[in-house]
Formats: sequence, structure tokens, C-alpha cells
Amino acid sequence: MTTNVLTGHATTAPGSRSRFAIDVRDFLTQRPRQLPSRYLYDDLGSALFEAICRLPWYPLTRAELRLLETHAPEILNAGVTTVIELGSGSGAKLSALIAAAGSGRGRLDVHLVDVSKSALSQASGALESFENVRILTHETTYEIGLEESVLPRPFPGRRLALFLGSNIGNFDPPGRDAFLGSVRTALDAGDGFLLGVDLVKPERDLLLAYDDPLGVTAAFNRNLLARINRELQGNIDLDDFTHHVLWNEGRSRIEMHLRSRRRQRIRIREADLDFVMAEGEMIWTESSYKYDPPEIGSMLERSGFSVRAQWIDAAGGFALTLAEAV
Ligand code: AVJ
Repeated sequence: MTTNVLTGHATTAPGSRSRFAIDVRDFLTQRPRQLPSRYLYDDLGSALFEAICRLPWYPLTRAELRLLETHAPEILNAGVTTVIELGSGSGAKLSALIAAAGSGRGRLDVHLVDVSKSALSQASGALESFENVRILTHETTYEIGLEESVLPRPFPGRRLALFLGSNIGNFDPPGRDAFLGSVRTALDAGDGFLLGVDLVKPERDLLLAYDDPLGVTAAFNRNLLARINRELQGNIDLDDFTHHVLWNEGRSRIEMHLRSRRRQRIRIREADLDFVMAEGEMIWTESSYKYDPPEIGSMLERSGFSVRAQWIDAAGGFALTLAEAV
């Protein structure tokens, strides 16, 4: 791996295998077979995810937006001068928050951190009409973007880091604690952290949210195989895999899998893979951990935050927790 001197981003030298190819090889040869969920978001996958957010069976996005709009003046109070959004996506939530915060707010530096260039340009566009808002983009991982965002402190005031959309649900508990620890380390005492988390709810509601009757989530999941075919010269027949969702109650997580309909041989040229999958064998593609409101408070407190407010949207089963670094 080399680094592009202009952008600072990791690039792959010609002839060497891409990070995607290496990960596909490593994860598909593990037992159980798996693929990292971050690879669900190529251009088509991101568009399918945006469609999921509009599905009546996936209430997360609308519930979070209602909470942000209702509590905006408290979240974005006059003391906040820097906002850092980790995983900004389209920027729709942040622009709703800024709009609803009203006129009490002074000038703001907004740092957008996302691995997707198209997400950053969309989010910048969504925010550019606000007065007294300066937009800075970081096309990189959460951790690196956070470190870059806290370097300048051009004017006094508190920072507010945002981690929305229940993206924290993709981390397993050790990864989650490591992530929360790195957020705390990057911030100063007194800075804020706003966390959006999907709550445990009846199993049938959870299953509908991840296995919708229109099949959009199934397309989102199976697109990962299409991406492997496109980018890594795989020979996978998409019809041979079905979308399989289960609620793992012991671990409090929704799991998304791709289930092989029959015994089949799979070849992925660029990942140097050639293997056989048994009928019924699965590839695990995503975990979405669900929490109860008090658990969210305790994981924040264990990581060096103190909870200032917690708001719950009962209809959507979603919580927004505002914490302060101590
Ligand atoms: C963006 C990771 C929060 O886990 O609910 C939606 C992704 N996966 N439907 C989630 C997703 C299937 C989503 N996150």
C-alpha cells in the first residue's frame, strides 16, 4: 500500500492486490464465512441504502430526524462552535439539525468525515446555503478524520461530535468500546458527543426492518456479491444466494447473511479464491446490535463521558443520547 501525496489517501500500487481483494480472501475463508459490512456501500449499495431509509418498515432514519428537529436548540446550543460528523452520508440530518437550531447559533466550523467522496460532495452541497457555516471535508476513516478535525481550534467554544444512524450497531462490543475510547481521546473535557442508537424492539419489527416485503434490503445484501463479480472478476450466480436475516437474542443483534441455495463452486479471480460452498451454507455480511436506553448510558460513562440528556422516539424505537466528555 502506498499513499497518494496529494490526497493523503491510501492507494494500491499497480500489480498489487486491492484492500477489497485481500479482505474478501481473508474473510471468505474464515469459519463461518463472512464479509465486512463496510463493503456493502459501493455506489449502487449506497443508493440502495438511501432507499432502505425511506421504507415504511425501516423507521430508524425518520425517528432520528424527528428527535434531532425537536431537540436541536439544546443539542446545538450557543456554546458549540465546531461540529464533527462521523459518517455524514447525504448530510440531510446535519442540515435539519442546523436549520432547527435557529438563529441563536453563532458561527460554526463543520467537519464532515466519510470514506465516500460522493457522500462528502452531497453533504457539502446540502450545507452550503447556511450563513456563518464553514465546511471542511475529510475523505477518510472515522478515527483519522476525527484526529484531523480536532487539530485546529480557530475560535473558542465547544466541539460537538455526531455519530448518528445507529452506525455504532455495526461494531461488536470490543470494537464499539475501542471506537468510543478513540472519540473520547480526540475530544477535550467539556466537548459534546451525540449518539443515535436503534433500540431493542419486538422481534417481528426488527425482522421486517431488515427483510422488507419489497426486497430492497435483499438487493442491498446481494449487491455485495454483484460487487465482487464486478470488481474482482468473480463468477458468482446471484440467483444461487438468498437474503437471510435472523435476530440473535443472546447477543442482541440482527444478523444479515447470504445463504447458498445449493452446493456450488465459487471462483473469484482477483482474490485468488476457488472454493466450494455446501447447500445451506451462509456468508455473514452484517451485524446490527440493538440496545436498551440504560445500556447506552453505561457504555458512554465507561468510556469517559457523562450523559447530559437522552431522548427516545417511542414510535420508532430509537434513542438520541447527548453526552459530555469528562
Ligand atoms: C447503516 C449500519 C445503521 O444496521 O441498520 C440497513 C445498515 N443494513 N439495512 C443498519 C442496514 C440493512 C444500517 N446501518
